[in-house]
Amino acid sequence: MSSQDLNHLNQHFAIASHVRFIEGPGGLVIAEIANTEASASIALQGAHIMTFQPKGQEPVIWLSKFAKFAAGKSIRGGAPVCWPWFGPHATDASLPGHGYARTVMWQVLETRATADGETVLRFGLIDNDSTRAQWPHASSAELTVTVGAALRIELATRNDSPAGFVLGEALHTYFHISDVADMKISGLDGCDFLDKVDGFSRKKQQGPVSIESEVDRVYINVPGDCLIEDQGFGRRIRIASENARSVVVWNPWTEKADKMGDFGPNGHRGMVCVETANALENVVTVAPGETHRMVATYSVEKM
Ligand code: TA6
Repeated sequence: MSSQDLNHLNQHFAIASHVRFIEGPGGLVIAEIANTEASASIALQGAHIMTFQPKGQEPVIWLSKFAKFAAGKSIRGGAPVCWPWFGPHATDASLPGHGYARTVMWQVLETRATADGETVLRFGLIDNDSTRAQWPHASSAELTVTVGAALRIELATRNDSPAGFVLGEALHTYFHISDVADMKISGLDGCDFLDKVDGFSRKKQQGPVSIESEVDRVYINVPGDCLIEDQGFGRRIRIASENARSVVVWNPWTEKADKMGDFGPNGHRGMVCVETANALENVVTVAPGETHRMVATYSVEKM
């Protein structure tokens, strides 16, 4: 990373008492946010929110202590942007799982401080021959992140092509929990889900979700907010969404986490993914000229 890029970023987008840009692990450029409400950090690669911690709270987002930071490699933890497809590509297995957005560079388009003391950052995905070869639709993606006592993430997809296209997307967020045994997830009762651990069989959720083994589920047509109820930390994390009908719940459990190699010993016990998404039968068709905006907002409540 040449110093000019950092100098340029800080000259044009740094805001005192809000945001500055630094070179982080693996040479990744990081937006470091610290305001009166919270702190956060976002890698320009993938517009990848790595950390979020409201003042006086435990971190809300989990980042593996064994995450690998390198150009083109997804970071284990944080809030990876899965776009423009979720999971394996529908027809080409050689393409990256969860799309390419999380491993390519995004550019800073705007930073601003709000009257309420929040920090807003807007990023744009940088297209190139490689991305266009994977996604042959004239389109653009922007991520707008608002860091305050709550964290608001808006993923906007604009269709600049003359034909509609089908979009799969997820904010694949890893949440920091006290321990997986002391946590349950409410808001999914009665929802259908595809159970990826059981051959994508279709099932119906009974009551809250507890995790005692590998869980990998895509909940369909979810009506409202989800809550991570964490007895250990005595808090609830509210996951509110707009224009998203799927929720993915994932914990790899011991064997798969060990195989992945970047969770660390028992790292899976301190995290759970609750992903705001439009996936599988909930994928969306974006019409020509339309901008589709999926939003997730994370806030903390005392139990
Ligand atoms: O969202 C859950 C999931 O699709 C799991 O099946 C697992 O593959 C996870 O995403 C992590 O994927 P990654 O490519 O980040 O290792």
